[in-house]
Amino acid sequence: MTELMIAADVVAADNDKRSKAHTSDYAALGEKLARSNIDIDAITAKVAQFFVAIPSWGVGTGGTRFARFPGRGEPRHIFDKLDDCGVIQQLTRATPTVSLHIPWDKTDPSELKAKATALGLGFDAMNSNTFSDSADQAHSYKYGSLSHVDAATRTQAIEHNIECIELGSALGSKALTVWVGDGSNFPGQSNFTKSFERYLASMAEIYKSLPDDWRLFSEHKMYEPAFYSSVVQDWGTNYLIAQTLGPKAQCLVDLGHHAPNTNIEMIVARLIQFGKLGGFHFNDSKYGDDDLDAGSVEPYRLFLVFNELVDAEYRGVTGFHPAHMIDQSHNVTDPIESLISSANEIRRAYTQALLVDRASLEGYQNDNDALMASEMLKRAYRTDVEAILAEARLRAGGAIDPVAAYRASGYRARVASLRPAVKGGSGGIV
Ligand code: LRH
Ligand code: MN
Ligand code: MN
Repeated sequence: MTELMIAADVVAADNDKRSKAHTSDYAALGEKLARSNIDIDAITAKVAQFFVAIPSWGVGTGGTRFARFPGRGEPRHIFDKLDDCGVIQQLTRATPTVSLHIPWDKTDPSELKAKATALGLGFDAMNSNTFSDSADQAHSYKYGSLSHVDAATRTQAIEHNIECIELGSALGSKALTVWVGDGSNFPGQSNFTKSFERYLASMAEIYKSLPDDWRLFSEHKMYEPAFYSSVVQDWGTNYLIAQTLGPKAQCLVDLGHHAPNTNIEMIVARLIQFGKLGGFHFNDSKYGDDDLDAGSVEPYRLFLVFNELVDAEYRGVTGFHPAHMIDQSHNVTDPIESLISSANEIRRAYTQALLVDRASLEGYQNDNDALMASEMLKRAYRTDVEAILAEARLRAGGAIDPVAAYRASGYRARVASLRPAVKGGSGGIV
């Protein structure tokens, strides 16, 4: 029996209040879609099978490099974080896995596994951290990690990644995501070629320790913390890494890690075409790596990314199973509410992409009818699919309106009485 973080009758009472309106909305949308020969139940069934992992670090209040303003009932440790992830999954039924960050979440794997299993949760990709120093480490990452000029520092970073694989294996995870902050702040500070050679050699060592059924995701990021050059700065470099390492290596696309206005959906298409799309860190941004809630600024772009994913599904691309993870930092909202809302926005983009009339789209493309081709995407995007999202949640035992049910539950006040208040302070994401 799965341990429920929110009493079942609280969710049921909130659902009861909304059930009549929801049933009628779902029927109306079903009729509308039927006119386009779309079976709403088939779409709902697909949506119910779409999942996205919660980042353990996302359930705590983030911060900027200027300050952190903690909220009430901040999780004290990974077990509290798992409880919060349990709430999100209970209400959305879209987030059955958690993506851990090591060493932030490091603890006895059997205890971790037992806790997660009790909550009905599993583990998605493991994330290593060689972008900050932990108290007990011998060599600092101030000047880099996997690409560091010093061999002992590189070895320490490699061993940390191997430790993440071992921990993840004990937890049932099947992938390791590696993001490094390595780079330089001054022209001339580092040799572009030599640092990339050292990075590749370090990654090859990590790759050797990868179990057969694991994947290794490298995550590119244009800048920050290095502001002049980053070793893994864009998808081109990322593709070279995955190509050099071998078939188990793929690229991870964090939506916030590109220059403004970059055509991310096209990057996604390219990586799919060459079998190198490993997965995503979903979030939204206006200027850079803002880590805003998915779909909060540019929902159409999120839809266009999903349009590429559904197109790949439609074309029957073999071995196509990108990992879906959220990577956000919450500064002004209750993190649980933001993550609930983001999981829904991600599913919304998927649902809308499923509604694209792909045969007509292809026809318009072949006729060079740009206006109607674009209209095919817009028509799907304009469809209000909330009733499908709610129905998928409801059928899986979740909430029609998960944020409302969460607020009605009083969960935050309850944990605030158990978890001591945390003082604010300087920036950080832990
Ligand atoms: C880097 C990043 C990466 C880290 C996470 C905390 O900006 O996106 O994925 O692991 O943030
Ligand atoms: Mn990321
Ligand atoms: Mn980031």
